Amino acid sequence: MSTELLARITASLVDGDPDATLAGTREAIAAGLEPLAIIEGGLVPGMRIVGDKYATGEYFLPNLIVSASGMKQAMALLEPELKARRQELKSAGTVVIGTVRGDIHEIGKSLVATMLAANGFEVHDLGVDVPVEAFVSRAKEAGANLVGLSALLTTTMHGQKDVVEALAKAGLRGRVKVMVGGAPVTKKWADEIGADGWAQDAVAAVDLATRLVAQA
Ligand code: B1M
Repeated sequence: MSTELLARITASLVDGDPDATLAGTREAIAAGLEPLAIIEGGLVPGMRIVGDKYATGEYFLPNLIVSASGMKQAMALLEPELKARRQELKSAGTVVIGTVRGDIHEIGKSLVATMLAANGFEVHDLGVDVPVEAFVSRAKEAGANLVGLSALLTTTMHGQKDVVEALAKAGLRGRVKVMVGGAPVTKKWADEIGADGWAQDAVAAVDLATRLVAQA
C-alpha cells in the first residue's frame, strides 16, 4: 500500500500534476507514513526523474516549473508534520542557510533547512539568490555556529567559495563552520574551497551539522 502510494506521488511529479502530488501527499500523511519517507521515497525520486528528462531534452523549462511547484506545495504540507516530530527541545545550534548569489533553486535548500529545524537547530533561512554580504552579516547578528550554502548550478558554485572567503575576511571563521551542498557540489569541491564539510542530502546534512557544531 505505502509503496504504491509513494510510486503514485513520484508519478504525479513526473506527470507535472501538482493537484495529484498534493492529494497523494495528503493521503500518505493520513495513512500514517513518516514525512521523511514521503519526501525520500516519493517526492525526491520524482524530481530526480524530471531533472533527468530535462537533461536529455525530453522535458523543457515549463515542465521543471510545474513539477517544482508540486514539490513545493507538498513540502509546505509536510513541514509542520516534520516539526511536530521534533522531540529534543534544546537548541542544537544556530544555522544561517541560503542558496548562493545568482541561483534560484530553492527546494533542496529548503528541505535541508526544514530537516535542521526539525532536529532542533535554530535556522535562519535567507532564501535564494543570496548576496555574499548577507550571509556574513546574518551570521554575525545571529551568533551562528554554522553557515549552510546551497548551489545547484556549476556556474554558481563559486559563490560558495566567495562566502567562505568573506567569512574569513570578517574574522568569523574561528567560530563559524561552513557546510556546502547541492547537486553539482562534491566533497572534493568543499575541500578545495576550504569549507568544513559537504553533505549529499538533507539527512546527511543534519548529521554533518551536528558534528560541525560540536567542533565550533
Ligand atoms: Co534548474 N537546473 N535551472 N530549475 N533544475 C538543474 C539544477 C539542472 C541540473 C537540470 C538539468 O540540466 N538536468 C541544471 C543545472 C546544470 C548545471 O549547472 N550543471 C539546471 C538549469 C540549467 C537551470 C536553468 C539555468 C534553466 C534555464 O533557465 N535555462 C535555470 C537557472 C535559474 C537560476 O538559478 N538562476 C533553472 C531553473 C529552475 C527552475 C526555477 C525551473 C526550478 C527550480 C524551482 C525552485 O527551486 N523553486 C528548477 C529545477 C526544479 C531543477 C531540477 C529539475 C530539480 C532541482 C530540485 O529541486 N531537486 C534540477 C535537476 C537535478 O537536480 N537533477 C535542475 C530536488 C531537491 C530535493 O534536490 O536540490 O539536489 P537538490 O537538493 C538535495 C541535495 O543536493 C542536497 O540535499 C537536498 C535534499 O536531498 N543539498 C544540500 C542541496 N542543498 C544543500 C545544502 C547543504 C547540504 C545538502 O548544506 C548547506
